[in-house]
Amino acid sequence: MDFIHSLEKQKMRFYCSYHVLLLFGFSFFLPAEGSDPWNQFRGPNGSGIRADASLGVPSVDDLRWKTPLPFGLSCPVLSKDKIFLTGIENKHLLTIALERESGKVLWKKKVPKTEIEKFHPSSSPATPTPFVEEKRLYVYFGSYGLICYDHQGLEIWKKPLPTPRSLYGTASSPLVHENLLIQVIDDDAHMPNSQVSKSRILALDKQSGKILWERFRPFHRSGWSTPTIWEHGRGRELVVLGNGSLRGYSLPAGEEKWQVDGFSRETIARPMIGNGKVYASGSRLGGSADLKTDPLPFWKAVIGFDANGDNRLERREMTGHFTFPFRPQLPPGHPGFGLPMPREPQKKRARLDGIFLRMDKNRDGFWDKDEFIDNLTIGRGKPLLLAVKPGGRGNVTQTHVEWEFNKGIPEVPSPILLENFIYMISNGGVLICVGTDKGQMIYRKRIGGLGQYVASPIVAGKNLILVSEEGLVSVVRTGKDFELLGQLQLKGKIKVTPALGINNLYLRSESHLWAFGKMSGRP
Ligand SMILES: [Ca+2]
Ligand SMILES: [Ca+2]
Repeated sequence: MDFIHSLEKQKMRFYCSYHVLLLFGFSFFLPAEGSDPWNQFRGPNGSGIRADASLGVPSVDDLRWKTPLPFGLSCPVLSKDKIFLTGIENKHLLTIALERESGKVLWKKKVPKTEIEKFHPSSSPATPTPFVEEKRLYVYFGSYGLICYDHQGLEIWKKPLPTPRSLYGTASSPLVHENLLIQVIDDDAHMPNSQVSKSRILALDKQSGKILWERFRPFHRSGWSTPTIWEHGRGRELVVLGNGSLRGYSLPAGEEKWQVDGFSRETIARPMIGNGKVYASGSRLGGSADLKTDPLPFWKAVIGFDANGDNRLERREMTGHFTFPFRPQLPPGHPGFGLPMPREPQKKRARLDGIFLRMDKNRDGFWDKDEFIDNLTIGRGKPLLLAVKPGGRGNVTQTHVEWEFNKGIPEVPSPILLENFIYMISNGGVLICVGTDKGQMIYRKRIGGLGQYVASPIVAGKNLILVSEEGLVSVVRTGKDFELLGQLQLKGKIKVTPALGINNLYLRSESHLWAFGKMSGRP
């Protein structure tokens, strides 16, 4: 009897702790009311992964609604029942809220009147993605600064900030950590009376907008990467990828702890966390994806301007859309083709003179093929994906980098890490899978989608979703064996990383937000 009684008691204890576990488990994993885990650029902690999503290959029949939107490149982010993003309309910067169920625009809030920042035609003045909490959201515009709203669009506070100077315009998104709202503002402008940059990280009290600390980054110039929070056995760090190096800062204090060098001038991708490590990537300027750059396409792009057909280029042949090519695969005149040119004719002439002299090493008044190819350098740094172990101090490039990989590094899309594999999508639709234990190539496949890939890949459950700029949506099964599950060609240009609900895919094109419902295709 006693025995049975004690068994019953044990069983009770088991059930109780089981229930307590369930309760705690659920309150830990389920978002609080009003919130959704896809609350920031690339979803939960920037991972790009929604493990609870069950989405297969979308088809046109799965389209639930389609809502016209002002222009902008910020990503849609979610609360339980709303979608938030930013845009620009009639020269007004806007924060916009839509209803998830219907796609109806609930409100648009204008940013106080401000001068719009200079931005490259491939970007926009509404590129940073909002960060959403249970009751509030935070938006950053390089042209204005930071603003906090509640979910009804009521402004809680605003913090105007000087506009940084940036090669392409601002892109780094705000990030909340406990009571801190963190914004990286890397800048091409110098500090007063100095040759070092004004670049800095700002941490604000998210309740009031008051600045709690700022950490200067004097050796970084403009960058476009959003930082990531890295929790490991030895604490929490803010990992910031900037041009030249990746740096770790303690949280919540923001002390600089370590750096890894070797990155190029262009750093765009968000660092990834997993397997106890941080992974970061950057291509070389112009999107050069591999260590050895083939100089021939650059020469071919240049000699296309050879008007008199002598297979040499003179200064007076540098006409029309001529500029120094960065991405020779693009047509001249495309905004990404080469070095941006000043509009003012006098300044433009001076810049062309400078470009010409730099490559005419023997000063004979011509560029010829050998001279051009010998002198072609494509920025410093190298195309790089690397894994960093925790616990380092100071410059840990030699001590804490576990491996590096230098092939097929995308220019704009962030890679994505799921379990033991990293997936990267490059221009021309080349998908590379890298193993995280040694940094080894697992496969390299062409999935189609000609042209650029700008949107970052995401994972719904175990399915990798890739979207090309030309609107080709591809779904690939994750794992060591490549399997393309299906594709859908949409009519619209897509440069924005999609958002994932449990049963929904939200895609922002140049002109619309599209919502796809539970997909009827293969799982
Ligand atoms: Ca010529
Ligand atoms: Ca020459």
